[in-house]
Amino acid sequence: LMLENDLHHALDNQELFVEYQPQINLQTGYITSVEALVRWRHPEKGLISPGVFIPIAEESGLIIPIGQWILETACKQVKQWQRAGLPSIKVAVNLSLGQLFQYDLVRMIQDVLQRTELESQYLQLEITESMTINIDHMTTMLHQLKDLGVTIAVDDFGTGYSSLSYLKDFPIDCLKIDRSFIHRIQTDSTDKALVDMILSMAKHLRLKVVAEGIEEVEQLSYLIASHCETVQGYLFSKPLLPIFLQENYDSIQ
Ligand code: G
Ligand code: G
Ligand code: MN
Ligand code: NA
Repeated sequence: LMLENDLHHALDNQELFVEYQPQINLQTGYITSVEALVRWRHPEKGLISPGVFIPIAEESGLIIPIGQWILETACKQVKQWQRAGLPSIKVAVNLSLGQLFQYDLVRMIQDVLQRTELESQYLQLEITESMTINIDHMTTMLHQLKDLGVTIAVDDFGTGYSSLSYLKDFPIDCLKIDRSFIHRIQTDSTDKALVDMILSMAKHLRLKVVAEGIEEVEQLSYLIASHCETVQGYLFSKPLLPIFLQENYDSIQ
């Protein structure tokens, strides 16, 4: 409750900021996109994880203004890199459940794209399987979002219990293989089989794939051999402040 109170002021007091974690295309070695990840620097408690404050934001309704701020900050940043003459990359922004039920979500995103002048093809929205509470609503929302020209990724793929049949109904572009599968890819034959299965399924459904949480060279080798398209993880880079990402821009295509 104390935190919720503080979170009310976090936006006004400029305590929130966004870091960007590179996603690397394994064929080219270039950074093709970044995932925007919000952070909260609390004046007394220090850094607070989004794993802690996003649920508070959800419960209190603060997710609406905070979600919009994250989206706008991320779009503005990517446009700024473009304007600086750096190669264009996509930015992936996490949506949360409360936002999916925001009545003017599509309009809000359209407005943000217009204000920031970011072309919609450079924005990817991440949803999770656990948000699939109402299939009809999700299907409608995702089609409206796709009509804006943005792309949709399923985050933490494989960890939810929802039926795979939604892959038929939802206009999805990308699956992000959850890092728990990648973590044990070398040691657990079930996790290995599941990663193989997701890669194969994505290929047949013509979906892009991002393997998350790559920390070890062995994991990378396996994913290269399995023709995984894109990876994200500490082996390449932790989430970075824009200034530090910019310094490594020579590896961006
Ligand atoms: O960055 P970190 O590993 O601390 O993130 C913890 C959790 O918070 C993850 O589940 C991540 O998806 C979520 N998260 C991080 N940034 C955002 C954001 O900008 N919006 C939403 N909705 N969730 C986020
Ligand atoms: O739930 P989501 O996939 O959005 O969470 C993304 C979070 O995962 C990032 O905020 C980041 O802090 C964390 N993350 C990114 N790469 C790695 C990694 O290689 N290992 C671990 N343990 N966490 C990672
Ligand atoms: Mn994510
Ligand atoms: Na994930």
